[in-house]
Amino acid sequence: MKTRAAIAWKAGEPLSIAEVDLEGPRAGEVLVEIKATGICHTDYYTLSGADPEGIFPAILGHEGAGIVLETGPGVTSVKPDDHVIPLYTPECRQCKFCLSRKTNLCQSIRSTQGRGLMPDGTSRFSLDGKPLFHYMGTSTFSNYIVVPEIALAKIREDAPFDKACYIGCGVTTGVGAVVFSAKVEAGTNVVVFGLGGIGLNVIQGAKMVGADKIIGIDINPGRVEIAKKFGMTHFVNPNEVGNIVDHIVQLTDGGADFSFECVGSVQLMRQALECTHKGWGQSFIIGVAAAGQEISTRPFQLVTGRQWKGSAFGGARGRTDVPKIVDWYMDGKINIDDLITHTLPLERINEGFELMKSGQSIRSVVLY
Ligand code: DAO
Ligand code: ZN
Repeated sequence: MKTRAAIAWKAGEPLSIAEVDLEGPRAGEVLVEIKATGICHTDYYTLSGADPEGIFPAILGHEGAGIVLETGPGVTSVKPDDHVIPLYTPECRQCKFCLSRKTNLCQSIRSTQGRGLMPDGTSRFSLDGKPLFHYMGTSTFSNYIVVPEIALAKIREDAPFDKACYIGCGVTTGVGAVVFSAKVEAGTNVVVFGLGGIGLNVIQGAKMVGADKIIGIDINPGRVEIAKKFGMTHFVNPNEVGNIVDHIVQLTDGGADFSFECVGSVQLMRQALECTHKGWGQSFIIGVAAAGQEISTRPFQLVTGRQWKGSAFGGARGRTDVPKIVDWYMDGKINIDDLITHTLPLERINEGFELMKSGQSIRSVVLY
């Protein structure tokens, strides 16, 4: 079949829209009609050329929602007309990682996914007979995609696609980091570095679980109003205080119980660790730093009980946990509507990237 898609031909160039050939689902695979997709910094990171694992030409996009059209042989967990969110972190429930119960990082298709291919080592996308690579196992910048069954979360049918798509990455990354990775307890103090699309989701996750002080850190005062709406109790602009670590330690009577770095800056990662409480503070790295960057701190920070951790896709096991997050949205426990600041047709997807780069949008969503 044909599908309309935005193609990344080369690093550093805008996406171009074309009719692409899409082969149908093979064994264990599913054809999905994507109804909406968010545009995320990770797509830009790859498109910019900064991602050392970026492969071109490819169809980017990893934050989508849509409907199952057709299933390949052997597929049992979804059927045509089911509503689904594609998962860049799949959940096979059989690999060593899934069975460990210690991580959400299912590895069953990791190697082919990282090479832009389906698990059998081939691509379903082509143009003029030449293959185009998949991206993060999802490629939601295509109106139709083929994905492995284990990379689909089945969600309730009353959830609107234009909001549910954000659960495919940003919402789950932020809210999940609080709930699944850090398991933040009610009454604790939480510090969030960076009040962008991920940080605001960390804030609303912390509010949902009943955190006490929720301190937002950002150099952009323009984010204060929305962060307060999402549950931030205190705002600190690092440019307005002397030493940010000392300031937070003072504000939290000895340090934060939990901190989250949502920017991808190794300097902020250090501050995020060092502002946590001696003896038990935990700091989670969520932001993706540029390739080759390294973190540092004095080892005594860890000797004295602070813990440095990380979280990918919010620690969520996609097929199990994503439907729960959709419920939280539908039950009004989390707010997605106010984070989706722009909607665009596929033809204007490059404008969505510009809005993100200039900081004008929190999330832009492409509607097919
Ligand atoms: O190695 O098992 C693996 C896959 C790890 C996937 C990590 C994805 C991180 C994407 C971060 C996006 C944050 C906005
Ligand atoms: Zn697995």
